[in-house]
Amino acid sequence: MEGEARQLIVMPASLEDVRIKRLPSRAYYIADFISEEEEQVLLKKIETAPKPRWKQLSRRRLQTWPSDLNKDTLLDSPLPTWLTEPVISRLLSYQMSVEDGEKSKKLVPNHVLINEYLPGQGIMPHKDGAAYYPVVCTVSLGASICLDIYGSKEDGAVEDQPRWRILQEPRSLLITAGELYTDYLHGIAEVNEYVDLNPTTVSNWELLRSPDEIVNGKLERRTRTSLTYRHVIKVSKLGAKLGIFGKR
Ligand SMILES: O=C(O)CCC(=O)C(=O)O
Repeated sequence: MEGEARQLIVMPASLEDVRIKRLPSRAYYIADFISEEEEQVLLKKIETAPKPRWKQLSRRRLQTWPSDLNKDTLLDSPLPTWLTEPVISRLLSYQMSVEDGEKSKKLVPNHVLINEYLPGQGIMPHKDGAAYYPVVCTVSLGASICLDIYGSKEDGAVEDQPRWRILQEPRSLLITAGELYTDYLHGIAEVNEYVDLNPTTVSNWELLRSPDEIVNGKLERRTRTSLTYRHVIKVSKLGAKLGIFGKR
């Protein structure tokens, strides 16, 4: 664009450079995954999506693309271009490092959940389950938020306190995979402000873009939107055959 300086996105050469080493295997954090301009385009697309796309839940609202799963199965249908470019192309440049050693086929994300959290809203600790290949790629928009990671007690109940906290800044990418995906739970606390954020309590502190946004360990919550990219394992070709789900 003439007269406007475009932000240059410099990606780390290897995911290993951005691995969150304090966490169980595996999590990666890239602070500047998309530019401010790309962030604004995505926010606008999300905001102007047809109203019925939004599902209002008690503590957040949600869009599901291309569609909800039925019995853990996705009806084959393309994601709209605004969800694939630039995010999926950039993700694919790291694909080989993300997938498990014995699998060699490229896993292209085929499902995106968009969650919007107002200050004070969140999501209970949970696992994402077996419908997905165990990798989640989360792009954060609008504001920072903390993802808390919980272990399970011997009886299977969720531990009372999170073991780790990951701070996700706007325009960042967080990849969680492997044991961290399968053996631990994640959640977002329903708070208006975070306290006690520091290099000891924030697992990805060294990888943050702007730790100076945190003053005296405090960070006020603002509206944060996430795009979580996943690969649904079971895909039904019915949708593609009928040709009715491919509209963008
Ligand atoms: O918004 C996030 O970062 C987390 C979303 C999440 O846990 C989920 O959709 O299962």
